[in-house]
Amino acid sequence: MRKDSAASFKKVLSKATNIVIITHWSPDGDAMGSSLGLYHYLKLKGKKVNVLVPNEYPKFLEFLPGDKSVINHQKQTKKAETLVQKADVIFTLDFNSFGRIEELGKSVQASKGIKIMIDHHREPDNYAQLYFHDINASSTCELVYELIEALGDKKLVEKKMATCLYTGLLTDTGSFRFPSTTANTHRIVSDLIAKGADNAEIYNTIHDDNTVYRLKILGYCLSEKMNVLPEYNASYISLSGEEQRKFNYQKGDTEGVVNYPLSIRGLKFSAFFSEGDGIVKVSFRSKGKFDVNQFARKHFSGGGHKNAAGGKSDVSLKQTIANFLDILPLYKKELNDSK
Ligand SMILES: [Mn+2]
Repeated sequence: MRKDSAASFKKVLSKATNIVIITHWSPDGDAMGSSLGLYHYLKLKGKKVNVLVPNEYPKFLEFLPGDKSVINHQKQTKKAETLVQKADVIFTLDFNSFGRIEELGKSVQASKGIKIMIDHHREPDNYAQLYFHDINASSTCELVYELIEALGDKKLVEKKMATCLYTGLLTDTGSFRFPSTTANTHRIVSDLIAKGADNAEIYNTIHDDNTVYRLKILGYCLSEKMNVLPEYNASYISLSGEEQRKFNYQKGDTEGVVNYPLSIRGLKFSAFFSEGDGIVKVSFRSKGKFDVNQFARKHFSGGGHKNAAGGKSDVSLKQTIANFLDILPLYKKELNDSK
């Protein structure tokens, strides 16, 4: 954990005019919620602020207040690059290595702006000048709220900010059921609801937004593509580009599919492989002690959290699965021992 003092944040922020907030590739609820929550806060403090995303995010997050102002680096490359170049301060939220922002990483690295990391993923790089990093935080939204509190500005939190921050807390904790959810998480959630976050409406907006195709892909993955490996307490699902086209696949449609096998009694490790953008994207989830962050880092050029991580593979889908099945025996004991 490294949380720099409120005084050092105040010093940097008091001198900053142009601020840029950047979050990770394929932004999720926590990425967008924390970025836009911080955006509203800094605007209230009188700053010029822009939120940049490396690529697009799922439609169900477009309800977030401030959504219209978000700049997509893939679509507005020049504008994004100029903002990074001119920024006095660059906040990097919900990631901790430039690899997670792809092309944008180079320009952020080259920018003279002071870099600030707010994040809860493991093994952070040391590119920033200021840190608000804690792997025990449930979400980056939790950390943004704590930072606002530390700066003595809790009273400034209003409905828009509360809605954004609540969203990330909700999604990153799996609706407050993951072990990362603490008494502090619920204290913050309580504050956010009191400030106007409409918990029931936010939940429905995020979760009851399926398309027919999305449900059909889920059904197909579970009934036709789920391979359970009892000897490893593991399961994997794969989806080829052709299968995606058959189901009129839209970005985000397989979000969360990897979680379902973990609800099988005794299962501790779930993997999901899908073709896309010329690589195979890999997601891992685990229960208990089995560390998928280590697994993803070691074998699939990725990382994340102990129980949720992602990665990629440059070989074919078939070969990726073969590799995965070759690696599994190395973890047989661990997958059978871990509680
Ligand atoms: Mn997060």
